[in-house]
Amino acid sequence: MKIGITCYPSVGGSGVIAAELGKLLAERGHEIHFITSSLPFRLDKVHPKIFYHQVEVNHYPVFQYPPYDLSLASKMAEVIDQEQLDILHVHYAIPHAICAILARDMAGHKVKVVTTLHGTDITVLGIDDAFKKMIKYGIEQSDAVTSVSNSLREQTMEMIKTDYPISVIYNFVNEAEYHPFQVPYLKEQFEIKDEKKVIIHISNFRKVKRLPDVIDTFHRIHQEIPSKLLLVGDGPEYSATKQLVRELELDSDVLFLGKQNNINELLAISDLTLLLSEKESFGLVLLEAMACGVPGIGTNIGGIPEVITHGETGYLVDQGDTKQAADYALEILTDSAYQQVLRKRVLEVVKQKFQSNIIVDQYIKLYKKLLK
Ligand code: GMT
Repeated sequence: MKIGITCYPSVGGSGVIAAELGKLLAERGHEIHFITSSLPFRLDKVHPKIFYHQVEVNHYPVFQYPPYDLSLASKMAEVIDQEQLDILHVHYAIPHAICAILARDMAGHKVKVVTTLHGTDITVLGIDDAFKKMIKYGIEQSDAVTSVSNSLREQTMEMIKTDYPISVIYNFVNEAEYHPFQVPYLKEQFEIKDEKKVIIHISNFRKVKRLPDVIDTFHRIHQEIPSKLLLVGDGPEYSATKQLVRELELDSDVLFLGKQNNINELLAISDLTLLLSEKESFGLVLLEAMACGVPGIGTNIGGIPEVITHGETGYLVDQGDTKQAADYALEILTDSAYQQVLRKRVLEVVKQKFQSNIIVDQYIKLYKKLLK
């Protein structure tokens, strides 16, 4: 098949999934055309079956705002016709599904539009009445819609008031990168003593990620056992988080690492991951950690309970319950035999439920059904 893919190319779970899906589809012989504003950050290697079409935004003086969405739709229509695409798979209903529908109507060649919902368009924009109708339109005019969790599917149906079929296809990880391995000396290079437990939080530092809860949980853990917190990522709450860490005098035990590419290496030296968000349609970072053998503690919200099974592959806590999060963390971190049991269980569940081969098969089946 010839498949076009559009996503937000900057760092973020949806961009990661779109890029990894494209790579795996290309490895299976499909021709992949990325149509994005810049090269998705995970597309770091040349592949003969992967092509990249850049969306150029022109700044005409008469327009107050550059019309990015129209430029994207135009580029999509051009690529559909030039490359004779069978499928245009877009990640996010707004604006990508809308642009794809417009492009499908403009193009001469017949193409099927697949939209994958990742969360923020529904859980944030869906609340805004100004966007609700457009999201509904984007969903109902797509040829097929998928969602990354059951929770997001239900939330979408309820919020947008649609009974349009939405299939759940879980996220996955690229096992070639995310698997258990040793990184000798990395702990030492970060000046983390061997006996110290390493807790990691990875996010885009938006308010919904509740960084103060992560810090408070770590503070409680740190009062009981020698430990370090790795904070990976950057975003609007970065400065406030730094300030909080300073006030709690945790500066030397909380490492702000900013945006990082090789998250797998950091996971290789981690014992536990924390994701205490108030909104999360899936929580891809939890899955990436699990694929490296690192269990997590997450909030009992959105799609997180579909990734972590409470008491079996990690723990779930109510939003804001940092005491409970720290108690569970200590239960894991002070018992190395239990840590090993959890490690085995998380690796097993990744293999059973989130293996890339299984998930890619599900997307291919969906594409083929549309093309019948
Ligand atoms: O979490 C974010 O702010 C980024 C956003 C994105 O576009 O990557 O993440 C969403 O999609 C990810 C991939 O499907 C999910 O793992 C995240 O849970 C989801 N974020 C939210 O729902 C807040």
